Amino acid sequence: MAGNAVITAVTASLCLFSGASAWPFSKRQALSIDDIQKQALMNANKVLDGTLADGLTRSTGCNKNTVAVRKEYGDLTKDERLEYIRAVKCIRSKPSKLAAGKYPGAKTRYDDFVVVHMNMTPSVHSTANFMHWHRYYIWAYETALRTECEYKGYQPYWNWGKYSDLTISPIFNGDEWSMGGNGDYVPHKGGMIGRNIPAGPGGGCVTKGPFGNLTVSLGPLMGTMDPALNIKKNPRSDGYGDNTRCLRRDVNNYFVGTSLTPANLASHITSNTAIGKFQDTLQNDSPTLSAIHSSGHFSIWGDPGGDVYVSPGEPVFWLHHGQVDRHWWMWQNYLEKDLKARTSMYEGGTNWMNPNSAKGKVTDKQWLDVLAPAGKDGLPSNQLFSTTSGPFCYVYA
Ligand SMILES: *[C@@H]1O[C@H](CO)[C@@H](O)[C@H](O)[C@H]1NC(C)=O
Ligand SMILES: [Cu+2]
Repeated sequence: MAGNAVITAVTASLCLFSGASAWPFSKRQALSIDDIQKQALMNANKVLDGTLADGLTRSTGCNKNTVAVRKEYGDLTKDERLEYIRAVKCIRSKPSKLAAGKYPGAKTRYDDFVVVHMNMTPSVHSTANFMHWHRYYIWAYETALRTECEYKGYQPYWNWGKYSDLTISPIFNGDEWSMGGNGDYVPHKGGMIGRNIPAGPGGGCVTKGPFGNLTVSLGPLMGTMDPALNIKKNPRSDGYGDNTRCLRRDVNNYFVGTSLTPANLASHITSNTAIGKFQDTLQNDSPTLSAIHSSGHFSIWGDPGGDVYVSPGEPVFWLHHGQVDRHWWMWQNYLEKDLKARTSMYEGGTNWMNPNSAKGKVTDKQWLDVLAPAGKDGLPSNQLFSTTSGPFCYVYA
């Protein structure tokens, strides 16, 4: 009976809206995260070939033939993964460009990226520029890999909804093509971030794979691991001292089973229509689920991965934040009718500790200091809106 009633209703709608596409069906069926990605890419390509306007000017020479395509880590060939790993190791071996002696823990060019993030943390999180600044920052890292380490590819991302067991994913399985294994298991407590999160199967030093036995020196500043692990304190209260210690991880599946499911990711994109709501819900926990952005960080956890200031010291930070950027890109692009408005939406304050801080303006300049490619520092937010405008020319596949 109920089935018949539905069919009757659909038939009636089809009659009323005859010729107006499959509207009643799309209304009933929620879009999957894969559908959203497909629609976003289709619309981004229309913007590139000029058949859809976003109100912005394309970056110089950026078109369908030249656009960079950022891929999921597991979708890279093994050779492409090796090339990425090589480039990351290379940037970790180049000298720092920061003022000598000012940041004793900054020993390499890679550490420059960590220091700039530490410096800017309060002005680029829970703020209007959160997504713009991090887009800019990841692009600078990708550019440094390409120009300072001859990397031929682009920044890969980690699709949060793709792996139900992260410890055996191509990213963390510890084989020679991975970003290193989990931390070795050491008994420890989880739950240091407000919600009661169970401890994962790691907690110790990463000893396997390409980043096995890697050392980090900056921080910690706001560590979140079990204090019983006795992670060495930084000799300086600002975290910039040299505190050489092992990279730790606690790669765990708590979040991919809760807040990072494909259904939850899709619903986050489809249910938030204003940028303020979209970025707040991305960053703030709900009563029942951890926020998506922190869920990615705490799926890796560890030291310095679980430290909001120092987290770029974790080599997978860039894959996670690539995905944060992709999540926003999908939201900006997947609806043709909203693409133009969403590309330029901007809302929020300028300091994370102060909800009444000055409102961010689209003309506010964003800074990368020594990380910026020549002539590309201090760009205003409105040049960072689209991934094919301002300094950028990339899409996600
Ligand atoms: C890390 O160090 C341990 C102990 O010395 C060693 O057994 C292991 O093979 C090392 N791992 C890598 C990837 O070099
Ligand atoms: Cu950040």
